[in-house]
Amino acid sequence: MMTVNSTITRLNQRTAPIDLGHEARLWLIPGILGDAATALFHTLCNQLPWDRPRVRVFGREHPVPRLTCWVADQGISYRYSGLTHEGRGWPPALDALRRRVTELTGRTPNGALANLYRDGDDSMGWHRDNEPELGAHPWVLSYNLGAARDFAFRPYGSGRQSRVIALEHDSLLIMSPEVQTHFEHALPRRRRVREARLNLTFREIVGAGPARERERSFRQDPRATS
Ligand SMILES: O=C(O)CCC(=O)C(=O)O
Repeated sequence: MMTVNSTITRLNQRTAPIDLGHEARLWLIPGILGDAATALFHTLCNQLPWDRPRVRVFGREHPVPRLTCWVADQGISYRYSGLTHEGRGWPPALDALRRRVTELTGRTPNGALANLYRDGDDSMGWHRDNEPELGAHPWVLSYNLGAARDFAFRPYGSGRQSRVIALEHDSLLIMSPEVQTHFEHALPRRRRVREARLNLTFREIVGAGPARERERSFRQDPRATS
């Protein structure tokens, strides 16, 4: 099993990290699949069983501003938008990408949350990926296809955006565990963007249970707003 330090060493050998402060680091690796990326984009857009969950925000229910799909090992579940989503295995179309992500990072994620932003009107609100089932050291490996979009960070609790990174087609953004402790991230609306973008955040689910269910049932899903 890769430790936090061995993952950092491996990534530093490939590319210099972007330091957000508080030991929160990002690594951005462009062009990880090459020519195969465009075909993968179209296959996933057409073949993943996309859903558009409805969430309750300030007492009113509305659909999230994007399409979503949970892909994971059989039985690996993840709770978002008020529902538990069960893993049913991986589509063969993702085999090469999963191998490549593991080759680059040494990590072996067992699930991925896919989000499809149909154009620049679709977005994701400020949040952290720090759910209990991601464990104490959540690595998030975020792969991007389609239109380039800005990805924003701000210190947790500050309310002021501190960094924006453009995420381009076929790039992999790796967030160290401290990113989820000290920073929130968001995909802001960008009206000028007319093309679709697909993102897969690979995650390692290490456990779920009553504590997580309790926490989520009292919390509004922050991803719901844009
Ligand atoms: O689409 C993105 O790049 C953001 C995805 C994200 O923040 C998430 O899945 O938690």
